[in-house]
Amino acid sequence: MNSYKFPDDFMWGIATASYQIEGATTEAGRKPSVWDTFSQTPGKVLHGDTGIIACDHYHHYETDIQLMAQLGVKHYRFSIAWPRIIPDGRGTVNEAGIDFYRRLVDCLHQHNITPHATLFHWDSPEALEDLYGSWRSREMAKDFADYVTAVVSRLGDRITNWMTINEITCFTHLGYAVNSDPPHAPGTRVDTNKEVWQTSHHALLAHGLATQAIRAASPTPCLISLVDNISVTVPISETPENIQAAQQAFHLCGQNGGIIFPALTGRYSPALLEHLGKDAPDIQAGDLEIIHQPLDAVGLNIYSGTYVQARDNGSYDYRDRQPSYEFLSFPVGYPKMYMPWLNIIPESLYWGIRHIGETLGRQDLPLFITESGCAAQDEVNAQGKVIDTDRIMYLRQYFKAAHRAISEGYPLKGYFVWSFMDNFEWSYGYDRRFGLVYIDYQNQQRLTKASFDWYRECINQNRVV
Ligand code: IFM
Repeated sequence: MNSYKFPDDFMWGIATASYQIEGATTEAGRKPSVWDTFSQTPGKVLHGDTGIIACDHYHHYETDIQLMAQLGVKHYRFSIAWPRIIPDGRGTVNEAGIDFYRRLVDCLHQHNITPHATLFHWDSPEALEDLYGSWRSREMAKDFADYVTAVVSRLGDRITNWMTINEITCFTHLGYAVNSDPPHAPGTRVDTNKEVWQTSHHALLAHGLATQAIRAASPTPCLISLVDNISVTVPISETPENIQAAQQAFHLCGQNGGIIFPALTGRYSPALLEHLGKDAPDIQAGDLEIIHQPLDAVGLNIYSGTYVQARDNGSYDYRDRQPSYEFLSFPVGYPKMYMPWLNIIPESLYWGIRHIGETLGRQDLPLFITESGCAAQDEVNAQGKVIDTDRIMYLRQYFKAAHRAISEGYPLKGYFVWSFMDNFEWSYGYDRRFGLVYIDYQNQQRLTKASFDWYRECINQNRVV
């Protein structure tokens, strides 16, 4: 019998991000982020929702941390808001902003919960958008590194797990898209695909400079990772041909070839550069060395994937106009959770992990699932409970896929469920709930869902229950 038992030192956790939960957007010296501007622009976010109050975690963090302790997690991934720390993006450090995170982290330690801090989860200072167009400028990488130095030199005595940047694709490729309305802040439409790729190149530079800055500023030994939402190619069946097809397709799926490839291998995927042609970003001498910093781990945010199958056209060569694989579209009626892109593909989690080792050749890197979870149409029933069996079904399958990866020897060390509580889901506002804890946005009441109890039992027994 497979009891889906996890290793004794497996790290169970939960994740959130600053703009999605904190609220208090004008408190203690914080100035606007691009998400404040974007969400307050009519038509950008569903129902006109903004992060002005969100879950008011800024004022409720002690209650929230007590709930985390009740859940039994020992690891909490949250993010630090750049505009709380350096409200103008560059220049003076706002010590009151630092103090908030100091209080938060001290409270976590009091509850024996280890903090894992993401230094950037999309809420960049609006001042830098106004000054030079945020990620359109190389300046952004330098300013980010200075902000990181300010944070790590002040909080590095209490935080030793740092994550530089979350999901580069989302705030670059989705924030500046050429032909579609960008659903993400800053929502500036640039003229060419090359300019879009230039924004993600600048974000990679920011990651590299930030990694150097953390190592230089940390008063104690620390662990550093990048968090990426790789686009996972999944073989339709696990035959050698389809597995090879999934590995080849991984280069051109989403932005993999231009984000996770340079970050972990020191070069853009040749297949991608060939594919982009004149749209490839300008890469200055020394950039790839900066981007390809030694890391202690990689964080993968995996929710879904893309099925791939082999084409019967002989051996693979990326210069072929006909690749030896094909991406499969989803049939109408494919099961999904409550987001248009959230097709249920538990094995994407396993294949994402495997691609880092096999396709990118980084078997050496410890891995974390830094986000995985789902939105569901949660309702409070007549007994005042949220019985989200759909979320439990989803997580149970993904946990089993994680277990498979570990049992086959892949170095998965921990799993952070997204999300601890319902929150501001970007352009979907408060309409989509990802939490294990239900938030009543009228009165800021917290209500644990059935999935909270289920996850607590998994943690308690250290297996999938
Ligand atoms: O809510 C987001 C999070 O901020 C980044 N990763 C995906 C989540 C669900 O869409």
